Amino acid sequence: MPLAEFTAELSAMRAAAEAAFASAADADAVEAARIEFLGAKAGKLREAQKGLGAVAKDDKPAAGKHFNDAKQAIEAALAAAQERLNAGGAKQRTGPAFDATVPGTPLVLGHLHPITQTIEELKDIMGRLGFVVADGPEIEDEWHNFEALNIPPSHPARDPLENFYLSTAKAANPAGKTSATNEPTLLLRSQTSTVQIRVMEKTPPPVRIIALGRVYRPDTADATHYPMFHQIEGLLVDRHVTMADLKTVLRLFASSYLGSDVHIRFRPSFFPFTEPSVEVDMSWNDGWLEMGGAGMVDPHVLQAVGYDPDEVSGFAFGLGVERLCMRRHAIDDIREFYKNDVRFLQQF
Ligand code: FA5
Repeated sequence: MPLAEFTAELSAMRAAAEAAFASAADADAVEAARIEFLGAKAGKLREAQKGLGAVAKDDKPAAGKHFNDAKQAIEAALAAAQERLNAGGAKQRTGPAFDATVPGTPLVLGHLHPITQTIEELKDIMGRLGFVVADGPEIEDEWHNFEALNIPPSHPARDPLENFYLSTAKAANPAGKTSATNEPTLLLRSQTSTVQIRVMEKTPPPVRIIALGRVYRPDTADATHYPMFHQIEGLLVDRHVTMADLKTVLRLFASSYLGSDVHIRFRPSFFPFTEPSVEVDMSWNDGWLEMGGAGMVDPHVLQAVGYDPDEVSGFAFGLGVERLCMRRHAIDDIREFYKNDVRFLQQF
């Protein structure tokens, strides 16, 4: 076969194939064109390949090149047709029907525990009053939990029945400070007042900090007590700090978190590390619930951390975070926080 005839027939077939793929309106038409032109047994390209054998020997290289060009062009036309139909959207799909209007399966997102949310909000409120966050360990030594807070070894607050002592752990007392009991025992801290000491030991006055975290006491769980709970501790030491400052800060704090309709009252009380001391109650249903303890930092405590009580004075307070959260959300039992009942937790 002359080369010119071979290439003319090949070009005509290539043009026909390209037109067929370009005009194919659906997957069936593409498949029909594929079989017609690229079919392995009787496709037109296969037939043209047979004609290659009839071309004169000298013309074979040129004829082979034409053939390969045509083959590649037809395959490209097939690929383009398939792509065009795939991009054409749902109406061209041949798979199972897809109903975009069927509601999906909702994704249930987790969120922070209500007590964690409360802690973040309390930090925010106190931050606006100029208090910065300080931290301390939950496993404490007796110096920070008791002695530096003016709680001597004979004090009933140190009774093993009132605390979670860690019997096997031994702690070195801070340099130069020996425990009067000579038993450098560790315990789970029973109050965040420990952080007051840790901060004052390291920082010269003035200080204005809050500390929030877990504390542990072997209390029997009831509606307002739990063996593990959270406290927010506040400490402000500066020149000329008075009880009036303490009351102002606590009133501002309470109304910011609990709303302006909350009433708080101060009752005279006793803490070994504050003098005078008060207990702070918040209005609760028709009565009152204790929110925390507070007072003016005892001069002995200021001395124990190297401050001069003639130069500076300070106030401190420690409030129950769970009880604040309970009052805010009208939760009448502290145990709800720790049952891990998702129906309860999801409400916050
Ligand atoms: C103290 O812990 C003192 N450290 C507070 C303090 C700090 C006084 C600074 C003076 C200066 P108290 O033991 O009263 O005080 O506890 C404070 C608050 O923690 C209580 O008013 C209550 O709101 C909360 N609380 C105490 N025990 C529990 C408990 N078992 N479960 C839940 N909340 C509790």
